[in-house]
Amino acid sequence: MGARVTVLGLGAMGTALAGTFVAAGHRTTVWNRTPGKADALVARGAVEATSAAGAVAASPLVVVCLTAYDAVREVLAPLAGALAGRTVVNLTSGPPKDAPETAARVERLGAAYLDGVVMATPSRIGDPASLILYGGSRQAFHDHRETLAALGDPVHLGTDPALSSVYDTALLGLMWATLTGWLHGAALLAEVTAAAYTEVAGKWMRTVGGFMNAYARQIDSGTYPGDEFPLQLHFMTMDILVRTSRARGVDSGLPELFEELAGRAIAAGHDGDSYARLIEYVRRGDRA
Ligand code: FVH
Repeated sequence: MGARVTVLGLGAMGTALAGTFVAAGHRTTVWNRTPGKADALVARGAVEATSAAGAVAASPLVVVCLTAYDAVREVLAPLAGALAGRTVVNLTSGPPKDAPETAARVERLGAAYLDGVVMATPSRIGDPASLILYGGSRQAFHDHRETLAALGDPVHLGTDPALSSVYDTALLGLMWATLTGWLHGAALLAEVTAAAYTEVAGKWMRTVGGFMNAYARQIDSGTYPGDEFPLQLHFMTMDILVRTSRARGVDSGLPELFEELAGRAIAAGHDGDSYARLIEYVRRGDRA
């Protein structure tokens, strides 16, 4: 038999979350501030509550997905009695500083709290490859992991509720950096289609993933042996990329940024170290 789960907020994401719980066979209760958004879900088997308090009372697991954290606090604050003994999973996006404050408020109301981020668009909810990250109560995650797994791949990051938001911003930064590098390559390779370039780029990403694993160990140990691929070699190749970009009329801002960062490390005598040495320059955040 399915679990009982409540979804507060039926925007694009809340509707996808609720629909996925229904499809997975969970008894799903929904509520939205503005009425009229639950009809399609009700037709599929969800139960619509007429108040947030009624919706919360229906399930031990309450998933909240609203525009912003202040809306979450506004909706949950009057529900002290109804929330006691339940678990609130907040999948609303917001800055990391909002998560611990919301966790403290919810816990004061007697509920366990998990702060989550959905690393997917609504149409990808329910795909086991869609990453959904959680920070907060380990026990609550353990208790509801199976139900939450209907939405995507659930990953518990640690007990600090702010962790999910920090990961969210870090991973989006990784995505933009990667996509911008990929776009730069597509612009540079004007003589082939983007699809042809991407087929080769996809294979190269496996090598890049290998570098990340090796460099992660170096960063964690604070030692950066350059071995056969020292910074000096990276720097020389970056310069070729800058010059080739200019020669081909392609924006050279991105490779110039690489070159500037590596140049500072080399000027400080780290030319024989690995690329991972640059973490010290990225960490400092004191670029002139
Ligand atoms: N949609 C996406 O692709 C992204 C994927 C990554 C994570 N985000 C975050 O998810 C949160 C909700 O996003 P959404 O796309 O569902 O947003 P909307 O369609 O705009 O729906 C917003 C819902 O919030 C309700 N709401 C807003 N303020 C209040 C309030 N003060 N009290 C009660 N409910 C409130 C709103 O209700 P209504 O306007 O229909 O009455 C909607 O149900 C968001 O943090 C994304 O960053 C989604």
